[in-house]
Amino acid sequence: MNGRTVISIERGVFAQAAKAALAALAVVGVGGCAGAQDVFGDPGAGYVVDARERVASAEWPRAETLTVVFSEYAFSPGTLAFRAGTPYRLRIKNGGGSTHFFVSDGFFKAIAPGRLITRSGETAQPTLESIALAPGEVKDLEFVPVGTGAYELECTAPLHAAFGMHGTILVR
Ligand SMILES: [Cu+2]
Repeated sequence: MNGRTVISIERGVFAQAAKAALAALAVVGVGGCAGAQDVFGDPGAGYVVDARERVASAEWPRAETLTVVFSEYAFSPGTLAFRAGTPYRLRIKNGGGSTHFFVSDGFFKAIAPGRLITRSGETAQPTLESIALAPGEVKDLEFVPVGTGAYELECTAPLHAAFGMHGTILVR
């Protein structure tokens, strides 16, 4: 709660000047380029252990498709809701002008990931830490939600979360 209050104050006081500065950085190529790769972690650390079996037994022809779009500086929609046990295909689209990141440690550890499909190919059963998208890029994440709860979503590019690029992922 306190964190959100602080963010709101920052947004009101500093947002315009800081956004302008960040936009200038992006134009000269400083802000958006570093670490614009998907990051995959250690499959042992708190992730769903039987993900492979859950993905294999899911009814993929019945998968539901949702889309989340990035902009400066928001996720739209800001709340994503999923039902545990249902297979999903989440289309993640960067409609903004700089590189953005889809990061939710809680959510990544609450799902059985199927495939992460990008323009350069696909990764089966990725152990997700961060999904990076360049401007205009689209990635599809197939997964089955396992653990119910409310998970924070944020963009980890410098200051983006403070400017409003955060959201909530619900698994019910
Ligand atoms: Cu961002």
